[in-house]
Amino acid sequence: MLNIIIFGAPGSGKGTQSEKLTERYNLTHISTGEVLRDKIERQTELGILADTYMSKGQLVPDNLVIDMLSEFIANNSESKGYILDGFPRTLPQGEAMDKILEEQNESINVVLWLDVDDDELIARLLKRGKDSGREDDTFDTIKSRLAVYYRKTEPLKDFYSKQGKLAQIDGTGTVDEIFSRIEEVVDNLNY
Ligand code: B4P
Repeated sequence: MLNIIIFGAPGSGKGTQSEKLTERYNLTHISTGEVLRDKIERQTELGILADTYMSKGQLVPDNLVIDMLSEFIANNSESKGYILDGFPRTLPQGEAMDKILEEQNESINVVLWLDVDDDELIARLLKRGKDSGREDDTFDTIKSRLAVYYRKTEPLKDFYSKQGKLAQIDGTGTVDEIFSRIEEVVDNLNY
């Protein structure tokens, strides 16, 4: 199996590059953000709860997303590998992910960190907010999402770097340029 985490700040291109990765390597994509937005739209119990966090730019509590992810993995055990997009976002989520995969004698092969500076991130998200009307793409919410990223998510870089799995990718340029950098890393993995 080829298991990839796509990692980066909000707006770094995780969703965009995940689509290309899924197609190129025939993997199963899970975006926790997308799953949560779908639950909000359908007004499920979890969706209603998640909305109270997401609309403020905060993270949904770990236990809820970890359960959601375990369920997804259990339902997709025939997969050739996973692209985890937007998960893990905290250290407890990272530790839980390792355990979930260990139970299947699997592990993460690589963590692709899309490195983009804050000015570019803010500009991309404001544009998406204008184009798509996504509720959490307003200036104040973007600011709090970035602050949460630096406080809670960035420590995962150290966690994966110690495991020798972190690959820093320049996340600026065209979508195709960035994808070529990703391909170079993934094609050189032994899996
Ligand atoms: P996500 O849906 O993961 O939101 P995101 O980080 O903003 O998305 P992403 O980074 O994929 O956006 P992309 O770059 O593709 O999460 C939303 C919320 O859900 C979180 O704030 C949190 O509340 C909750 N949540 C999700 N997972 C969670 C978890 N594990 N634990 C707790 N809470 C969780 O796209 C950004 C824009 O940039 C797009 O418009 C795109 O077109 C554009 N773009 C992409 N590449 C570009 C390029 N090269 N040049 C120019 N523009 C580009």
